[in-house]
Amino acid sequence: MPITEPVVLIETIGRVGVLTLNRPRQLNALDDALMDALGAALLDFDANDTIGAIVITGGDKAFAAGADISAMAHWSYMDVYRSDFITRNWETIRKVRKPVIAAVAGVAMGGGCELALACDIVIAAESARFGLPEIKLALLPGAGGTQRLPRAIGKAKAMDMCLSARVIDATEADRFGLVSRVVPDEKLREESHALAARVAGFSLPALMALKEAVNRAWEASLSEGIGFERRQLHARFASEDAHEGMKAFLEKRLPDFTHR
Ligand code: CO8
Repeated sequence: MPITEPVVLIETIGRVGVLTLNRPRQLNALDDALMDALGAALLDFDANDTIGAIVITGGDKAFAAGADISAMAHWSYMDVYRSDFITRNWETIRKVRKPVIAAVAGVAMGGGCELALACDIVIAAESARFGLPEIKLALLPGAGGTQRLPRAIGKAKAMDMCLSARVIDATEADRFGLVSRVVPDEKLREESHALAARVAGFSLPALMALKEAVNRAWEASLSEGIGFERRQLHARFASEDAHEGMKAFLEKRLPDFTHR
């Protein structure tokens, strides 16, 4: 009996959870099995007290080449409506309260680009290519792309990419603000893990509050967002870690966070 490879590889390195998309023959095309497995693994890491940050990565050739076209090709409107396509399992990532870093090498197209956009930080290898080519299939970037891309890089560049299916390289993605940094391919694993480990070393409840506050900037007016941020800051004074962090600074030593 052939042994089936898991579609998502799960690894724990210290306080970092690493999820590797693993359908290399299909360039990590995102089918239901993969999105179910990814969602379940994300929720497991989110619930695991020993994990402080999560990395999602793919292979050398592809982060992910988008939603699985061979699966979608036969679906009717009623199929996708009744099954709540995308909302059902792609949006699990929105429930994750810990920081999530996308480490992208090779193609991040369509849903692959949208998955990266749903992460909190995107690190690109020099080989990374980003595009939302759904229009070529007479579809549209329906996994958050039409909303997150303009928020990330502005309407002009988002319209250009979505309407023309233009693919951009890592340098352009960096310039647009779609990614936070570009590293040589051979350094992607090391750099993304080091970044995740650094983040995971901070106080977890502070990270969660911070992530929630930054995400609020996408959804709220400035005054609502500032009000939310201020309440989050005030709430930090109820945490053991904030007192430990400030005390450690004054005592010129490293803080010993208990994540409380
Ligand atoms: N789905 C299924 N299979 C795929 C996909 C995909 N998205 N991408 C690649 N594959 C498969 C190919 O069919 C091929 O399989 P096989 O070897 O059996 O023929 C294998 O992966 C390798 O692909 P290529 O031979 O094409 O590799 P290349 O290096 O020549 O090209 C590309 C790489 C440019 C990435 C090319 O594969 C490509 O254009 N892929 C499709 C990209 C795309 O259009 N993505 C968007 C898909 S739609 C989407 O993501 C929508 C998300 C939002 C959902 C809401 C919609 C309703």
